[in-house]
Amino acid sequence: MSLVVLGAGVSPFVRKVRAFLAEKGRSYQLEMVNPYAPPQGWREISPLGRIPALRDGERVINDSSVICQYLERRFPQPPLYPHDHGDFARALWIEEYMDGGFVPTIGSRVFQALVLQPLLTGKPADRLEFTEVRAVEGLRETYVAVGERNIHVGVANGLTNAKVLLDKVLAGQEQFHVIEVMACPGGCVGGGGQPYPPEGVKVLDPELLRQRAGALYAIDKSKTLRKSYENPAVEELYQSFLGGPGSEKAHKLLHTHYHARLPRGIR
Ligand SMILES: N[C@@H](CCC(=O)N[C@@H](CS)C(=O)NCC(=O)O)C(=O)O
Repeated sequence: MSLVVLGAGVSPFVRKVRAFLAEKGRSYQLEMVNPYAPPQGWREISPLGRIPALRDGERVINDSSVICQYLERRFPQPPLYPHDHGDFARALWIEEYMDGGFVPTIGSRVFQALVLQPLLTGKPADRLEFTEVRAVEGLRETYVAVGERNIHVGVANGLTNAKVLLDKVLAGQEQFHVIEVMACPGGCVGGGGQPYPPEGVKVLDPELLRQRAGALYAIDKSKTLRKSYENPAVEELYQSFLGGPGSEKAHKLLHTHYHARLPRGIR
């Protein structure tokens, strides 16, 4: 029995299947398929041209949700879908929500357009600068054009504003595709690690934050390399050490988990 996952490690759907197989304790091979430059005959394996596909001996299964359901029946232990009927239906709904609701809205227009496509095709993303969302204080509600779609974005500077924004959403007064919360006003430029401002200037003076942000944008603009996936040093690191984007080692070393740090507060 040999299991082969066909796809690229960067795809969240491929990762879902790989995580599922890992939880099932099943070994498999990963065969790299770039859906934007597919191998010949790919449509015969994947009629919609998408990744992932799973090869189990002679059999080929498509679509991450179908693959996971297949694996659940094929290898019942340990069970990964809930036993309770209602919880099972809810798990399927969450998968459908991501597949049919969230990803088609955000995934194709934001993740695929700005991250996946440039990474897989080597063609630059449409835009690098999203000046509409830039702010160092208060709330900002704006539309960002990505491809043919207008993405409604809400930005909250500081947690008090995050509450105001989320209360509006909960009350049904606003709907956003993306909400960005800057825990510090303006982001790190308004954070606790910044140097004290000159005498007479307030620590969170919006003008000071704008100047700091402006300096960072100017530095970024002056760089020849502005995208990490085009940086030869990053590419080399992936090739010679991490073993490719989305590899197990990259995941272990480059991802973090959030949990309460105890005791709380400054000691
Ligand atoms: N519903 C599918 C979605 C798979 C999907 O959209 N995969 C993307 C990569 S993350 C893809 O292959 N895109 C290429 C295309 O749509 O042509 C699943 O769960 O497997």
